[in-house]
Amino acid sequence: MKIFRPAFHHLHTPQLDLSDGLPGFPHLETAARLDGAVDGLARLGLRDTIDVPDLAKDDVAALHDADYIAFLEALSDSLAADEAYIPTQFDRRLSEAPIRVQGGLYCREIGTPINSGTLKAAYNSAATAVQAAQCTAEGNLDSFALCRPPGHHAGPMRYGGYCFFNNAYLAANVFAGRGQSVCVLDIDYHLGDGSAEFADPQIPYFSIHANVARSYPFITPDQSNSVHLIALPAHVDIRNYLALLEPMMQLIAQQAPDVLVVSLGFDLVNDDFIQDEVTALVAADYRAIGESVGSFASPVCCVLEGGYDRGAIASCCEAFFTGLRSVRT
Ligand code: OKP
Ligand code: ZN
Repeated sequence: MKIFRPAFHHLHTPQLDLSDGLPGFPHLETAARLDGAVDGLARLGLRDTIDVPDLAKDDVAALHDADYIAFLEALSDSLAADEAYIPTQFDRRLSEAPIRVQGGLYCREIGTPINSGTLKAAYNSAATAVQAAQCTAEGNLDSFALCRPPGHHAGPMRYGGYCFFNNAYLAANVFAGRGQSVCVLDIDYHLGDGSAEFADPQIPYFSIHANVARSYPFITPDQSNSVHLIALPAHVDIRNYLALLEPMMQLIAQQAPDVLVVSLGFDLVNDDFIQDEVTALVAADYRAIGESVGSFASPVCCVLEGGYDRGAIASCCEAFFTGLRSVRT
């Protein structure tokens, strides 16, 4: 397995999370998250991490709306070094408004601040996903992109949920562009509402996630034959989780894609503060989840999504890849 890490992720420095109508709490999407993943991989002897310095602007331009990207570029250029931008007004008709008002055209919430280094970090995170996908496509090898910021809540012309560019669909497009068939499986705690917007018959989306009636993103995506969603029950334990994941893996296997892109979140554990409705899963349970994902016959390209406690991320990451590797040798 080859591991890729973005060289510039630390330029994205969200400080305050204003989600949920609360007064604001310290932002959980921190640079230390990646150190957790690196720690977990090191415990498995996986110490060779390839640092990615690229920005993948072309791949992003091929996936996302041009006006959305132009907004992010213009906004970034206008930000002072120590500034955090959060839109204040939300409407579809803001396209002619001043640049700092236009944000409310391209997102629908206030939990994802943008600072002067955010756009570079987001392009770099995208490049990390693209490089992992290229490695899997060329070498028929499993890969893991330590993407930060994450991507699965980013839609064609929308950021939010700590995400800016959809890393999983950027990776999937690498395979599709080479004529390889590909599916996206999302096992982050949250529904990837951005990924659901990108799903089409060529790259279908499969997700198991906390029930959006009670959990972020609180919105059900539009119906589509290319989107396969399973909501978790409250307090789900590993037995119940696997009883939902295994049929989903079989459904994917029926389509026999050449490769599987996995949106891999480490926020399923019940002590992750991000959860709106707590699970009964623990870090060691990721081993069985890794075994189930590893049962897929073709290579997997894993893209990091959530996971917000450095120590838990390390343990979850170690358990997941222990399981995945145990069924792949
Ligand atoms: C991003 B990813 C906590 C508020 C957090 C936003 C969650 C974004 C999750 N009650 N709301 O999918 O891990
Ligand atoms: Zn998540």
